[in-house]
Amino acid sequence: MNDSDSDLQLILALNLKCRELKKPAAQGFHLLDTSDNKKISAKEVKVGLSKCGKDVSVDRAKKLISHFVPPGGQMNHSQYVRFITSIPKPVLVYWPVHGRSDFCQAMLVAGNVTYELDTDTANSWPAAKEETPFGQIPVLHHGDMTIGQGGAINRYCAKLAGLYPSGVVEQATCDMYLEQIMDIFSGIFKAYNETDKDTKIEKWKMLETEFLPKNFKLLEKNLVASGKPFLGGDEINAADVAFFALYGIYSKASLDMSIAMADCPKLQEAYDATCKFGGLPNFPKRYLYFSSDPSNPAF
Ligand SMILES: N[C@@H](CCC(=O)N[C@@H](CS)C(=O)NCC(=O)O)C(=O)O
Repeated sequence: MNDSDSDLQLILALNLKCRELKKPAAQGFHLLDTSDNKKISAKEVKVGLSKCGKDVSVDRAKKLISHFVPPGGQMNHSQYVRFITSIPKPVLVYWPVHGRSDFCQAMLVAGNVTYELDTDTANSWPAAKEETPFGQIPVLHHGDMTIGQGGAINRYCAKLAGLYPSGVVEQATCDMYLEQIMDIFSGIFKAYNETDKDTKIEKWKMLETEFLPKNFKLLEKNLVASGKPFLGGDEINAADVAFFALYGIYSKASLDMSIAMADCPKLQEAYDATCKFGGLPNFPKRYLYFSSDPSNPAF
């Protein structure tokens, strides 16, 4: 790891630490409990970084926090807040609608990571098309970094939020669910892209009564086989948050989600708990881009 990416890595480490301490993620400023005045040591930063797959010496960890603490000292709450606020916020380019970017926004919101939604660039689309990595949005800017591709952005935001697991097996399982969930999201275009009104109504019905029930049952099957309460295992992780976003997109499109959930009691329990997780109860409301209701302009 070189010095230039160290700040972002430290954020990731601190957010993982937040997860361990069951505190809101770092950009929510609450890592350290002011009442008991707990402090984070360079050793803890080192442990946090190693959980992110970044091994640094305690000396290096000390250096990372050295701008914020006196030599040999530990980071207290106000120093920590100063550190965190010096990190630029992630800026997401997307329209103010529920759709593909709900996944990464759900990660950030779940982890209480503050971010900006740049709707101006999106609303003036395609003016900025050539400036994006692949001519499409979502695009995420964070500091000097710019990335395209929703899947990459979702994972990056999950890491910022402390929701991406650290072990390679857990990562692979999480990725498996993320991919499957994005496939289920893509199913929405079967109806959305239809131009004939009656066929379109039928296609939305097919999503409601066949496609989603079939796919949710597959998630349920895997959840039951895991013997764990969440797609993320013993704890909610990015996989559960992605399912939250997926469910939201389809339910906001006015599909009756009870049909798909009818045979999925474990998935229902995991979903209900995820709805209460972190900042998700306040997941922002946007305009509708998908609707199965023919009287809605988004149909
Ligand atoms: N695989 C890409 C697909 C991105 C995509 O389809 N973006 C659409 C909006 S959801 C877009 O940018 N449309 C405008 C365009 O292609 O010019 C991803 O996951 O980010």
